[in-house]
Amino acid sequence: MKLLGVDRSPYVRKVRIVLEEKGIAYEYVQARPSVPESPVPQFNPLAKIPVLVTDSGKGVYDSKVIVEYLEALKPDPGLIPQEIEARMEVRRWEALGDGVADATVLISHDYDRRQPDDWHQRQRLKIDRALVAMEAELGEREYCHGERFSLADIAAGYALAYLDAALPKIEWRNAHPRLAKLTTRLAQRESFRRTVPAT
Ligand SMILES: N[C@@H](CCC(=O)N[C@@H](CS)C(=O)NCC(=O)O)C(=O)O
Repeated sequence: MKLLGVDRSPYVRKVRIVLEEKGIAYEYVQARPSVPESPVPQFNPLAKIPVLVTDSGKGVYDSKVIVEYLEALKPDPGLIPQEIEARMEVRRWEALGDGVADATVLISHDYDRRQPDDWHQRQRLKIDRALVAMEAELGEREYCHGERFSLADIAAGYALAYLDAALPKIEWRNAHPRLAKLTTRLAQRESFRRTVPAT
């Protein structure tokens, strides 16, 4: 299978971390979504990355669907619990991580300057509130959910690393010391180290 994307996309990194954790072999095809010759729209009509292209040539998107697909394809090691409440909580961490990444993309790309003045502030508040929720949810545990590594940790780790890279002026570590320790631990994992953006 192939993964279309670029290193600096946070959602691409999220999927690459999952592929690394599961030990799934894939061809990583550097592909920007919006250049004229891009292969991305051929596999994803929304022209967004990441796109996973299966061996039968099917395009799988977006990152949530890809992660679920990979979990079903290679259940071991499991990243999403089966039990309904645990599953919801881990997927909720994923939603929080993705939400932080979404707001960070919107602020850092300075999308749509016609938005009202408080628009940036609203994105910033999403990040701030998500960090408060993550810090509380993490508590004193080593992992974001339960007693083992899961998609919840991937979600927190990829999103906070992207926040640091894209908006370095946002200093969040002092107010969120448990998240700060978590991100330091996660950055040392092989799957995170192998997917650090080159640029
Ligand atoms: N919710 C999507 C977000 C994907 C996304 O927005 N990717 C960006 C790159 S970081 C993209 O392809 N942007 C190009 C565009 O929107 O035209 C996911 O989780 O995969």
